[in-house]
Amino acid sequence: MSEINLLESVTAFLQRSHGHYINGASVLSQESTINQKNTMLSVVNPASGEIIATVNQAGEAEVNQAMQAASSAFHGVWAQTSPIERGNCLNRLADLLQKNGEELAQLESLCSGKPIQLSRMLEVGASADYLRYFAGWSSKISGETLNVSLPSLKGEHYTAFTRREPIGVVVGIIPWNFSIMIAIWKLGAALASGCTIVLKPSEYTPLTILRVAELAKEAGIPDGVINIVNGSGAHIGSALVSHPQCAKVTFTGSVSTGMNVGKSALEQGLKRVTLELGGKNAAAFLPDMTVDKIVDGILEAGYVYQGQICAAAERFYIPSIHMDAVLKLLSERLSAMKIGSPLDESTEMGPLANKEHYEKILSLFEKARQEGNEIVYGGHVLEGAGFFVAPTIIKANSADDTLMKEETFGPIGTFLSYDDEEELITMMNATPFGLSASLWTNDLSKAMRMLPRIKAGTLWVNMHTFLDPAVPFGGMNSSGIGREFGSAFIEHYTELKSVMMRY
Ligand code: TXE
Repeated sequence: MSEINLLESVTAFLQRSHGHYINGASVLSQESTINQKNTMLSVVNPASGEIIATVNQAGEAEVNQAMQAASSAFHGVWAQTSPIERGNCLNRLADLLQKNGEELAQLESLCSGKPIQLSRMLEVGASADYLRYFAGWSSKISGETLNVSLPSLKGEHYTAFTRREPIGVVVGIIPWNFSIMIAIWKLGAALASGCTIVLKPSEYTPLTILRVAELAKEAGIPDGVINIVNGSGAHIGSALVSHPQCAKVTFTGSVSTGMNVGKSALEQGLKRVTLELGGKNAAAFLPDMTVDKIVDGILEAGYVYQGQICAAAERFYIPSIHMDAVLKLLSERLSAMKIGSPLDESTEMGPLANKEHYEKILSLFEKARQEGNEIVYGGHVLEGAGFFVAPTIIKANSADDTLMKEETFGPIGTFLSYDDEEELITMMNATPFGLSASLWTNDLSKAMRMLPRIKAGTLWVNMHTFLDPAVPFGGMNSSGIGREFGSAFIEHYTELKSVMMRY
């Protein structure tokens, strides 16, 4: 094992006192908040189980300060910033993400267990790309001119047009799996639309976005436009959602929390909501695929970043003629996978991101055993410190097994064979969720006929888990409300105002 050397800036950043980022400055919680709640968030390196930094939890004072700062900036400096300059701000932040990319990638790998190559590629590289995409939109958001059909009784004329107006202060609630990239998705969409934002990172990964906020200041993004408040979901997350100055909530996380957040936002003033929740995504391989290609596809769809990607596949449908050969080859490929330190550039799989998640995965292994599923490969912890488990293959007995229905969010593929393509579509759709799915076949004509029948917000053919800033992303059914990216985001971050005139 050979780990990369940590940059001095990374070690120095971990040792600092951390709290929040409000109105252009790093702030710690007020004394009273800390004493009252006596809580600090511990940032644990999941590869070692050790605490590597601590972060203050916010109290009411910090929530109010952040919301006030975002509101003042929304009505003041950001409203006076031209659309082109808003885009320039996002582009300069993208430049700084890339310039400081290695520092951010190392911090992210230390805090989340993401293999360093993945942190560099997604948390830094893709985040910069998303910012540049949103930067382009900032000067292209517009309404339309409409024909009016009112009768002209006394020779008067009418005209009408629509305006897209920024919605206000956005509260962004962020999960632990991509603590920079998902925050950038929310931040980029909000700022391009003319909104300001208060972000609440996950309790497990509160650190990296604080560094991004400092870079945002260096990029010339005015104070108050981006604010970060750290704390628990139950206290601080819900206080932000119910705050009177919050106009919209954008949330990525679990289905149950997302439903509560959505309900609370609607109950407290019909606040606008975008929810990107998880699911139980299916990948279906048609009989024309070779065993090699099927296994390549499964690895891409289900095992990247320990399966901790909301769009990753967890249910795999394999033609019964190929099932045994696929599971055999997949077992061989998983056993050759390099599992280890996220700071080793050759690592393909790191630890699970936190202890609670690790325990959840262990309980799901147990559940599979209790229900009589065959654990074809893995299904156990790996020796040593940290939250490592073996990548796992489970052969289900039926579509009703827990592992075919419940999101694991881990490196677990659950497999079911099929013979009939009608039955396949029924099984793929037999879920309350609908975030993503993939079909794998060389028969594109057949794929085109099947696509409209599969219930998922994003469908891939011969690929899985790839997101792109130009392509709308979001869930059907219990997997969410609204779409991120493409031009679809505009609808969710602006209000549509109609103006009619008589002349
Ligand atoms: O998620 P939560 P957790 C899934 C995955 C994982 C499970 C639990 O299966 O095992 O969710 O993870 C904030 N008001 N996903 O507990 O609870 C919370 O502080 C406002 C899928 O981390 O959904 C955090 O910032 N906010 C997912 C964020 O919500 C609240 C990615 C997500 O936390 C809140 C991560 C409240 N009442 C986990 N309660 C995906 N779709 O990508 C919590 N939060």
